[in-house]
Amino acid sequence: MTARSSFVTVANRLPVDRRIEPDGTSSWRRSPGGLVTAIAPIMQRRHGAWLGWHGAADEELEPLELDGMSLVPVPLSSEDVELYYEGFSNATLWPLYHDVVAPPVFDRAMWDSYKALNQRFAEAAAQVADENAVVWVQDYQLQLVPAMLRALRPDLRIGFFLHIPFPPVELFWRLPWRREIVEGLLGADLVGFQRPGGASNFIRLCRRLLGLPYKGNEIYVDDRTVTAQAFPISIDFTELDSMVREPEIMARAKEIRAEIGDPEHMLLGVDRLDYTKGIGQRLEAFGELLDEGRIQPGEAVFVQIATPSRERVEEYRRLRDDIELQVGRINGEHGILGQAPVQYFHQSYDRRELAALYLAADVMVVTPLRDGMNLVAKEYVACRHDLRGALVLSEFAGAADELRQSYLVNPYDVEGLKRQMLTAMRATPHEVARRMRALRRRVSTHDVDRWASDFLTALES
Ligand code: GDG
Repeated sequence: MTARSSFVTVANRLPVDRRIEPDGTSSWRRSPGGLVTAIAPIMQRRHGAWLGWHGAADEELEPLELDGMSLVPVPLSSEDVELYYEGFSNATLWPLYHDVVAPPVFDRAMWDSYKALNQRFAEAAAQVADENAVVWVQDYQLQLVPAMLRALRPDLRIGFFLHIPFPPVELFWRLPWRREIVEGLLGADLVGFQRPGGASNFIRLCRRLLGLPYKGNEIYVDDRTVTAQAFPISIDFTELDSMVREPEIMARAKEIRAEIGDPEHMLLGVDRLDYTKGIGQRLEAFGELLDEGRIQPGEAVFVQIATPSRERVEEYRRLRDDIELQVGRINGEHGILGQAPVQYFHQSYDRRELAALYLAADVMVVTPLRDGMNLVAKEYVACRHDLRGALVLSEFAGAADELRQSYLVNPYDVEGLKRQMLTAMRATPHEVARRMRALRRRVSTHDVDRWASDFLTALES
């Protein structure tokens, strides 16, 4: 039996990675993510507990202590992974919430599994939470947990944060289980979204679907008030800002440029290989610029890091094939011996290498078709204390609300995308610095600590 905590985080994943030592034994390390960095100090102060899956199927683990937090594993069988995680979460909700850029799968067995797993997480949280504790539930995999948890433990203060977009009513309406999801979320006292648009979509839905009264951002459910509000997530600005000032990272950035042949312009994309990220659109634009002779081979190199993701979901396998075909075509047509205009990597990198890549790139190209926030855009800004580097950013990323001085694009508009990529490449150093200075002001004052404390202040007030 785990000790009870006054502050509990519930997320699909625990913030740890397993590390296999050379002698075959394994240990756990905190994963580098921004969410855990933001929450860890609060967890340590209040001796918090974090509930989540540890990432391997069919394995039960005992709770463990790490950096002053209790980590409570919630086990998943391989069938749970297939139906709840890869199925309902990633093949139904993910595409539905991202403007249906891929067709969502509606499958009753997946839904049943999603419900059962949400119940399992809620019961585990009910066990761990102290009397009147604060419980913070994270993301789309766990939207039923707030109501399930409230039914078990009405004394708790429950917050929920959605990391992905919340869709317009017209799209959400397709979901056969729309009512259950909305009622699930309404179990929270505070429902947080990335953008104000997500909060207002949710409020409209509560009115249209359940006929609930509301005023401003408050929804009235029986005798309770549920607040729906935007809290744009951010990054640990200071960590990256100081990392890229280290001589080793600066040297690595120079070396990267040399390794790709010291082109005049290095363009960079960093994404999980996901169909929402608009990787195909940016490659198409780059390819056409080469076709039309508006950039010369050797003048610009596009480095695309596409981190492996959800490889067992059919749609992701297809996407990988499409992207790799596209890269092959561009390089086949425009490459010269020893020089490929697109340098594509289907690999994961450590954080320091990523920071060096950000520091090396003249133009960062972030073109999602829909994205809750997009932390890559903010990370790039945090790395450019030299005020060099231009950010091309999709209007459909949550980050576009804040990063107004980027080169904003509609990724569906290939001509516009080409124009903005060229404008960013050809901008004067003075113009690039002016924009980057403004972007850095925003990200440095709105970092991930501020996000967490704004959310928790609103939840506890
Ligand atoms: C979801 C929402 C929202 C990527 N490749 C490597 C690597 N990364 C890191 C990046 C960044 C993170 O992964 C990706 O974050 P994004 O925000 O860009 O995208 P999602 O994964 O889709 O995240 C999104 C976010 O949740 C937070 O609320 O912004 O909208 O979709 O931090 O740096 N990190 C390392 N190696 C890699 O190869 N170490």
